Amino acid sequence: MKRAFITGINGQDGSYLTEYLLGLGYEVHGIVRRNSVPEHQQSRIEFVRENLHVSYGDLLDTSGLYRLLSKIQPDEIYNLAAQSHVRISFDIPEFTVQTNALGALNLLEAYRNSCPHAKYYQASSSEMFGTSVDSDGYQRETTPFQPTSPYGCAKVFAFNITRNYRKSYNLHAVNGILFNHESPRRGSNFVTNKVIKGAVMIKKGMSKKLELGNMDSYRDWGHSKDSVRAMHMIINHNIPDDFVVAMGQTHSVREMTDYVFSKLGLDYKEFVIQNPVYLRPEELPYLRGDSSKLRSTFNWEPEYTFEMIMNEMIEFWMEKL
Ligand code: NAP
Ligand code: G4F
Repeated sequence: MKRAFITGINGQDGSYLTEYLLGLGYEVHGIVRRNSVPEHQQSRIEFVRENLHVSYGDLLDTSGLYRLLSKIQPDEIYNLAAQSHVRISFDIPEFTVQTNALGALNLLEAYRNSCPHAKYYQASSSEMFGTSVDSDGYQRETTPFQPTSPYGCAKVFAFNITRNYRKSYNLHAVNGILFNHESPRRGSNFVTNKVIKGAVMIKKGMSKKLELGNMDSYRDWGHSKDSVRAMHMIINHNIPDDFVVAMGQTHSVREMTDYVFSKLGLDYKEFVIQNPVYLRPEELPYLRGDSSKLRSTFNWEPEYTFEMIMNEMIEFWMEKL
């Protein structure tokens, strides 16, 4: 039985990856942080218990990471933990950098010193590209990084230190550069889930308005389930390498909002207002990923379309509310 260790196990991706790996017969270990409301701690993973082992841990607690990895001796380590909200990274830049940059280094050090034969996956992000776009309108593995947020800057460090450890210490350490991916488990302060939850509340007469920030940025939205399948392929490639994971299609926040409201028989222009609170000091205006390297190496194809993702999330909120 293969053993995996996941940081951020109770996050959107961590919970889907847990289910995916358990389905493949893995024993899965993960860390959760102490939370004053314990019900929040395992809300996304409480239904998968067999062969699942959850411990308290934090990327900022290096000795704890070392102790756990020494004991568990995993075959695969997935570093999914992060302060993952880009706008909030402007409010708490130090914590974001400590967790997303130094936290990754802490885990790499614990890995190198306790179980160097394991494989290591770093959750890198399209936010690293920032304003950088190739002349054909795509971002890919060779596109230079020009990050536009403390979150993006921290993720660039984590990406580079993962490559550096791979080369310096001959470790099987890899990066997946993932574009935005969503699901009903997405935090409800990310734009897709915020728009969908808000539109459903309006539809059900529970709310009258929805406040958003910039509606003219473009994102390449995929599904978290397609993303975690890709993570498993990337970490298990015979050569440690870095791969972009993306749909290759882009939609503006306005188009996405229009799709969601129209699906519910509503006109978004009657309900959506802009609140500057949700604008970012620097915006990332456009993302569209070229994942041909991933597709040609592993035959990876997304199972979800943009419309399927939105529809699944609409159904989720229609039932939940
Ligand atoms: P998420 O739902 O926000 O989950 C983040 C996880 O990290 C949570 O379990 C959180 O625990 C944990 N965490 C935060 N700070 C920590 C710390 N100091 N020590 C240990 N755990 C900590 O994010 P996601 O959408 O699943 O994303 C997973 C990873 O992929 C993240 O690294 C994210 O930056 C990256 N990524 C995401 C996307 C995307 O579109 N979703 C795209 C590219 C890259 P709490 O519940 O206690 O806060
Ligand atoms: O949903 P978002 O907050 O996602 P963002 O900033 O693209 O970051 C996500 O994707 C990254 C990969 O590219 C991940 F690395 C990161 O962890 C995270 O998962 O915002 C998407 C767009 C932005 O342009 C934002 O300005 O939506 C715009 N937006 C407009 N109104 C809003 C809002 N975003 C949020 N969160 N809330 C709004 O009210």
